[in-house]
Amino acid sequence: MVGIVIKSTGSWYEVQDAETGRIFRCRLRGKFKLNDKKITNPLAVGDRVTFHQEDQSETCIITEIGDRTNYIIRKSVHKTAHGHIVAANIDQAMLIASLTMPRTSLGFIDRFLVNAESFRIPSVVVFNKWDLLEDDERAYIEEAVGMYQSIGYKTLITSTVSNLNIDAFYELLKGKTTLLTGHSGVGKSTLVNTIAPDLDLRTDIISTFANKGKHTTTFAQMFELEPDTFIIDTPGIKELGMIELEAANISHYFPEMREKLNQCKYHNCIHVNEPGCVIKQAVDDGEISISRYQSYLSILFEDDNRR
Ligand SMILES: Nc1nc2c(ncn2[C@@H]2O[C@H](COP(=O)(O)OP(=O)(O)OP(=O)(O)O)[C@@H](O)[C@H]2O)c(=O)[nH]1
Ligand SMILES: [Mg+2]
Ligand SMILES: [Zn+2]
Repeated sequence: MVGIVIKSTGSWYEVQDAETGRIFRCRLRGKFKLNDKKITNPLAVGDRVTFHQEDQSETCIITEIGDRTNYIIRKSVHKTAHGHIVAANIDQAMLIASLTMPRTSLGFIDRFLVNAESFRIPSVVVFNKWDLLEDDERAYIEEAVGMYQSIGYKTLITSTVSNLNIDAFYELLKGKTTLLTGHSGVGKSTLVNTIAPDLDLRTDIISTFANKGKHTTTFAQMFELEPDTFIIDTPGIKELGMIELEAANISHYFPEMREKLNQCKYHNCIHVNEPGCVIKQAVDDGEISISRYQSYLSILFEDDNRR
């Protein structure tokens, strides 16, 4: 049989049979586990696999992993030199952000966008919990939305409480496989429940003590909303844990910088102190947003060796 991994707990996988839609509990044949030593998980949600039922058993064995069209990797929280595949074969990555309860910073949003760019995966930013915002906070979000749209990113403002833009949210997902990510408590599972109440995903109030989520979703899981429309709900993340990028490549992952790159005086310009740098000039001219440039510097200098 062939199917898609729809849930992974690390040792067990749920695989949906492509033909019948039936879900099987599977494990991976041992020899795959040693394939790539830099990756902690050999198989991720979204992987296409070949599998068969074990003799006289309820469970199945996965014997083959299909080629991936793409994947998204984060640094493993347990082993820092290692990467963890979050999902494979996705059409887009969607960050759910909120200005409050909990707060998502622009720096975090930019890291998400850079990470998605580095894997060549289209991305979308959704600002949820609009109902909680005061006028000045709404103005701030509208400005951020305008800025991200001006550099080519799809964005949306939503509220599951006032049902704002829930139809538009669904429209963004239609016909695609979408990875949902964001801090714990921003409303990922609630948004999914709003458009697909039958799924009835577990959600939880955020703790009033720290305005943080409680990590209600604990495993990445894929759901079919309709034929050809899939979403992957994931556990909330604290930090993005980007895999290391070459200094010279980082600006390639900022679309507003990418279009100017060959105009700097020095071909190996990293846009910090070099004379004749068109990127710094564009920041001074207000053409490139200061917050984006700050995010660029922060990613560039995050690796201690580069300081
Ligand atoms: N005011 C308001 N609350 C919301 C909105 N969307 C979700 N919430 C609430 O935020 C809390 C957290 O929502 P969840 O859907 O569990 O958040 P999550 O992103 O899935 O969190 P994890 O699974 O922990 O990563 C719940 O109490 C939701 O009811 C919204 O638009 N406005
Ligand atoms: Mg959740
Ligand atoms: Zn430059």
